[in-house]
Amino acid sequence: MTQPNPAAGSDTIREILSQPAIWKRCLSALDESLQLEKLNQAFGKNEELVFIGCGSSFYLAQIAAATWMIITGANARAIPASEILLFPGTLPHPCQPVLISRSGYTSEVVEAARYLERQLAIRTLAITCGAETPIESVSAHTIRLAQADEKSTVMTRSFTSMLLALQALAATRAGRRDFADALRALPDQFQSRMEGIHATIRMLTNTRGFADYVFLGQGPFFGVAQESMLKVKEMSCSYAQSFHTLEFRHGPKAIVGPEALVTFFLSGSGFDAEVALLEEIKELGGTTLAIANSANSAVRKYADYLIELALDVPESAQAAAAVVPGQLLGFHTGIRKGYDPDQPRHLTRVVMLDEGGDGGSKRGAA
Ligand code: F1P
Repeated sequence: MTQPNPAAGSDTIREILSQPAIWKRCLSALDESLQLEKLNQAFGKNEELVFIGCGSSFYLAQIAAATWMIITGANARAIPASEILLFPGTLPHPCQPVLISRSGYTSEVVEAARYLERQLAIRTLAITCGAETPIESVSAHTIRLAQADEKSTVMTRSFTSMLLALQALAATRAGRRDFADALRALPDQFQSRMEGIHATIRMLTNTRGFADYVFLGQGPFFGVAQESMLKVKEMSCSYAQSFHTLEFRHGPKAIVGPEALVTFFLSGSGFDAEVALLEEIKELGGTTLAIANSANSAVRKYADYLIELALDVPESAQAAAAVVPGQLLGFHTGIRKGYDPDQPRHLTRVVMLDEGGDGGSKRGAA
């Protein structure tokens, strides 16, 4: 283990640990503005929700789409902004696009907004943490969470705060007061868990490094697995992959060995089936980390490392909290390997391409 530089990652870790307080401020600002109710009125009745983003914001879109369908019962999907530009035929009609961008400047997302608003005359909703951004000037509606903006290059509190805002919009849409109340109870509940979770991740990364990091999740937790994979890649330049949990059996499990840390985001809905795979991977010699809302004796037996979120909120509302251990794993693995998570290799805070936003390809080619 290389001698860590004490100042490395100081912005990123401060912002990761600030999340419960920032979630509270974002949700109360949304309540005061009554913006969710106004947006709910503005949305049509039969449009499919299409959540659109790039990088972390695309993985956020995946969690938002799964939550939207579970909470409202209405159709929703997630699409990378580049797909809208390069294969516009993949856009469902009629649709209500929701463009997700922390910065509000990412070229592919801004170009997708221009295409939807100006060529297809579709009124879009943007959600961002930036102020007076290009995405806001193009989109008909904008949710701006300035409190959640961050200095770090990688997305942490912006990711979870924008996710909670979209889940709160889903609860408003569905008239689910119980889910809305649960989202507002989450920050205090999770604040009391943060220290314990941080200690477990620090203990794990102080004792072991791995050649391969695998993240497994189903339903809303698939996007959580995707984002955790990206956090480990971005902050520690490690090899990391993510799959739907039960898909791991269909081939990828060939990579299992003591040098592979296999992280399971155990859901309530798929608990028994997911724990059966946890047992199988442990018996194949894999190193296992289980992240669950509550564990049973089988999980305690087959998990080398265990994080229990112990939250009293519905399953989908646990997604924002479930992302945090992945952020901390990426951070401390990066520190362990001598990287500075505030300066991730090869990355910029915003990806801006030359005019046209799609790297010069010809849009609409059938
Ligand atoms: C999205 C994004 C981040 C990634 C990197 C570059 O930005 O791809 O997910 O970590 O920082 O930008 P945004 O459109 O959400 O600002």
